[in-house]
Amino acid sequence: MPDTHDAGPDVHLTAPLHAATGVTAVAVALRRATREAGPVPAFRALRIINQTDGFDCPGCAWPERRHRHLVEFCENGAKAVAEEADQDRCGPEFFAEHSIAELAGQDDYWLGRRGRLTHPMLRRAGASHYEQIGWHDALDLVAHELSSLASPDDAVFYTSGRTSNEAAYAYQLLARAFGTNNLPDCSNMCHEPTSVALADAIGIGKGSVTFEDFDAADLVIVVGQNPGTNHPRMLATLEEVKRRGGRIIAVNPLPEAGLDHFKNPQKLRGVAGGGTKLADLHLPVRLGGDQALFRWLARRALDAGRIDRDFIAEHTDGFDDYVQGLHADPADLSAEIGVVPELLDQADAMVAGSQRIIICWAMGITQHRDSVATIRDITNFALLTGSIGRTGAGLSPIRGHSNVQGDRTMGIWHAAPDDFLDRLRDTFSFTPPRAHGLDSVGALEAMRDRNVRVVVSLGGNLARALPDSTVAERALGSCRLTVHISTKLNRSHVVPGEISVILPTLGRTDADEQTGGMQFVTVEDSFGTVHRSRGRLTPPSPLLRSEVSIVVGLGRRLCPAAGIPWDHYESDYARIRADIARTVEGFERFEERVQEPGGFLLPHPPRDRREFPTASGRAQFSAERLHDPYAHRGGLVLQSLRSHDQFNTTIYGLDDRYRGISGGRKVVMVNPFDIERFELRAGDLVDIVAIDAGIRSDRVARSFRLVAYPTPVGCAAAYYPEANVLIGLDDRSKESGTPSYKSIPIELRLSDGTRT
Ligand SMILES: Nc1nc2c(c(=O)[nH]1)N[C@H]1C(S)=C(S)[C@@H](COP(=O)(O)OP(=O)(O)OC[C@H]3O[C@@H](n4cnc5c(=O)[nH]c(N)nc54)[C@H](O)[C@@H]3O)O[C@H]1N2
Ligand SMILES: Nc1nc2c(c(=O)[nH]1)N[C@H]1C(S)=C(S)[C@@H](COP(=O)(O)OP(=O)(O)OC[C@H]3O[C@@H](n4cnc5c(=O)[nH]c(N)nc54)[C@H](O)[C@@H]3O)O[C@H]1N2
Ligand SMILES: [Mo]
Repeated sequence: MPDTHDAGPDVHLTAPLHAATGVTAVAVALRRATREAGPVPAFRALRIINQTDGFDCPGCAWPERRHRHLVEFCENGAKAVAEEADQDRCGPEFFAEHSIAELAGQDDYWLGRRGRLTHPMLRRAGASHYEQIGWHDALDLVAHELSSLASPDDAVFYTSGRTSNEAAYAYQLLARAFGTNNLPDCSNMCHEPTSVALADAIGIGKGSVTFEDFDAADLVIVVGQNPGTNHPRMLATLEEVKRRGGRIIAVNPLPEAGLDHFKNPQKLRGVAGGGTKLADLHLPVRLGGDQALFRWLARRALDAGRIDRDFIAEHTDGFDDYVQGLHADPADLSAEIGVVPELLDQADAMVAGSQRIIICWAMGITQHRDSVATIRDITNFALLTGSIGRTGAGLSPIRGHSNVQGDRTMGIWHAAPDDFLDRLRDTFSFTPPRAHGLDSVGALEAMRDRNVRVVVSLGGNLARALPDSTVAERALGSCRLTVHISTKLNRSHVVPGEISVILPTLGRTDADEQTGGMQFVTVEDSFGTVHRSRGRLTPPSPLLRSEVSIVVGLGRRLCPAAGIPWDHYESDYARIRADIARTVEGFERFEERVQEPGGFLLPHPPRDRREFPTASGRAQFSAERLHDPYAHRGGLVLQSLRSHDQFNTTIYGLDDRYRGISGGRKVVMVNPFDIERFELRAGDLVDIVAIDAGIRSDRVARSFRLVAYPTPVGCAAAYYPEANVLIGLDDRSKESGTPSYKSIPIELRLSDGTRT
C-alpha cells in the first residue's frame, strides 16, 4: 500500500474559518472550472447546471427548487463539473507509457488528474500494462468470463450513486437475468442504516420532507452533516429558515464553518456583509453521542408533557416499551453525549419553543456501529413530537451521491423486496433469484475468500471506498476479472484482477446521442423528486459509450432471451422508462410527468397522508438500548471525513479551506489536551494504529502530521480515503452492514525519528 500524499513539511495551517461560501467560493469555482475545462466549455456547463433543461449537478443529492436561480451551483458542484469536463485525456499512449505497477505507486490525486478515459483498455492475465481493445472484443470477453463462472453468484455488480435511473434499472435487470442479487452499492457504505431504520419505523426508507417543510419549519436540527462542504446549496435553504425567524441547532463534534455563518454569493448581503448567522446553537457532541442526545431530549419532552398524544394514539405502536426504555437511562446523560448540561438545556429550550422540527442527518450518524439504533431513536423523537406528516416537520436524511436514492428506487439493492421481484418476473421472461445478494463489505469478504471471481463496477472506486484498504486491494487483485465502467482513472484500475477491463463512459455533462436521437436521463434527489438531466458538452472522445449502452452491450450477450428489449433500450431511453413505469411504484405515466419542469415528487405515504406502510399499518416506536460510548481508554476514537477539496475518493486538491489546513491530506486532527496527554506536539509526524478489542492491530496509517484542532477530547479526525486502511472489516453495523468509518479506536505513536 503506497502512502498517498506525503504529509511532509508542505502542510500549512491557518485558523479554521467561521463562514462558508461567499465570493471567494465563486471565484474558486470559476477558476477551477476554467482551468480544467477551458473557459468556453466551463461557461456552457456552469450555465446549465441544475437548470430544468440542463444536467443534474454530478455533486450531491440536495434538491433544486422548482424556480431555479439563474446560476444554480456551488463551489463544489463547479469542481465536480470541472473534474468531469476535464480537457486532458487518458488514452492508449498513456497506458503504454506507464506500467500498472508504476501507476499503483501514484496517489489518488495524481491518478485523477490524468484526464478523461477515452478508449476501452484491457489488462491480459499476467500483463504489466493495459492495452487498447475494441468495444466488441471487450464486451465479448466480459460476457465470456461471466458465463464461464460456476454460479452467477460468483460475480458481483457494484453501483456507485452517480448512475442514472435508466442505467441503474437496466443494470439490475442484467444482474438478475444473469442470475444473481449480488448488487452491492455505495449506499451500503453511506445511508443504508437510514434505509433500514426508516423502513422498519415508518414503512419507507426515505426522508419525509420537501422544500415546503423547510419553508415552514421553526427549528432545523442538523446532525452529523457538514453541508458547507458536502451540500453547499443546502446553506441557501438554511439561510431562508433563519430569515423567516426559524432556528438551527448544529450537532457536530467539529465547529464546521458552513454551519456557523453563510455568505450567500447570490445575495448582496452575502457579497458585501458578514453573512447570515446559521446555527443558533452548536452542540459539540463526542463521536457517537447522538443517540444519548435524542434520548435525553425525548425524556425531557416526555417529562414536560410536550408530546403529541393524539398522533401517538392514532398512528403508532410500541410507545409504552419505548418510554420504559427511556426511563432506564440515567437522568444525566451529559457525559455520554459529551456536552455540558448548560448547552443541553439550551437545546431543550429551543425544542420546547418549537412546533415544527426538521431533523437532518448524514454520515456523522450513519457511519457508526450503532447507527441503526441511533436513527431509530431520532425517529422515536420525531414520532413522540408528532413530527411526521405535518407541514414544517419531519425526517430529512441528506443523501450523498446525486442519484444514490434513485438507484435504490430502481432496484439496485442486494435485498430487494419480493413484490418488486414479482413485478420483474411478470413483466419479463426470466425468474429473478430470491436469495439476498452480497452488500459492499460482504462482497469484499467474498472476494477475499475467493468466493467471488468477477467484479463489475458501474462507477465508483472500491479499492479506496471500502474499509481496510490493504485487504480491499488484495481482494480486488485476487479476482479473475475486474470490470470498471468509469469516467476517470482511479486506484481500483491499478490494483486489477488477473484480467481487467476499463470501459470508458459518458458523464452527466456529456451529450448522449443514440440512434433514436439525443437522450436525457432521470435522477431522484433527497426529497424524492424525479427529474430530467441532459448533458450538452461534446464527449471527450467519439469512442465513449453511455452507461446504458455498455449495460445493454453486456445484456445482449449474456441474457438475450430474458425478454428484455435491449436494442430498444439502447436506441431510446424512453423504452427503459416505459418498463420502469410498469414495474416501479410511483412511476405511472413516467415519460409524461418527467417532462414537467422540475419533474415530479414520488409518493411517500407517511409524509403525504400519515399512512405508514409497515406490517401493522402504524409507525413503530422502537425500544432501543443506549449504546456504550465510543471511547478508547488510553487512546482516541477517530472519524474519517471529507475535506473541502474532494468528492469521495476523487481528490480535487490538497486544501481544506474552511478548516484552515492546506498543502496536504495526511493529517490527523486532535484536541490540544489529548496532544499533551499523549506527550506529543502539534506538528509531530505520527503513525495511527487501529485498535481491535483493546489490542493494537496491524492496521497502521503512517506518517500523518499531527494538527491541534477544536475537536472534542478523545475524538480525532483524519481524511477519507487516507484513513481507510485503519478500518477493520468486522467493525460495522450489524443491522445495515455499514462500516464504522467514524468511530475507529486508535492510538498514536511517533513515526520514527521525526521529532523536529
Ligand atoms: N463536495 C463534496 N460533496 C459531497 C461529497 C464529497 O466528498 N465532496 N460526498 C457526497 C457523499 S457520497 C456523501 S454521503 C455526503 C457526505 O456528507 P457528510 O455527511 O457531510 O460528510 P462527511 O465529511 O463524512 O462529514 C460528516 C460530518 O459529520 C460529523 N460527525 C462525525 N461523526 C459524528 C458523530 O458521531 N456525531 C455527529 N453529530 N457528527 C459527527 C463530522 O464532524 C462531519 O462534519 O456528501 C456528498 N456530497
Ligand atoms: N473512511 C471512509 N470511507 C468511506 C466514507 C467515509 O466517510 N469514510 N464514505 C463512504 C460513502 S458515503 C460513499 S458514498 C462511498 C463512495 O464510494 P464510490 O461511489 O465507490 O466512490 P467515488 O469516489 O464516488 O467514485 C469515483 C469514481 O467514479 C467514477 N465516475 C465518476 N463519474 C462517473 C459517471 O458518471 N459514471 C461512471 N460510470 N463512473 C463515474 C470515476 O472513475 C471516479 O474515479 O465511500 C464510502 N467510504
Ligand atoms: Mo455517500
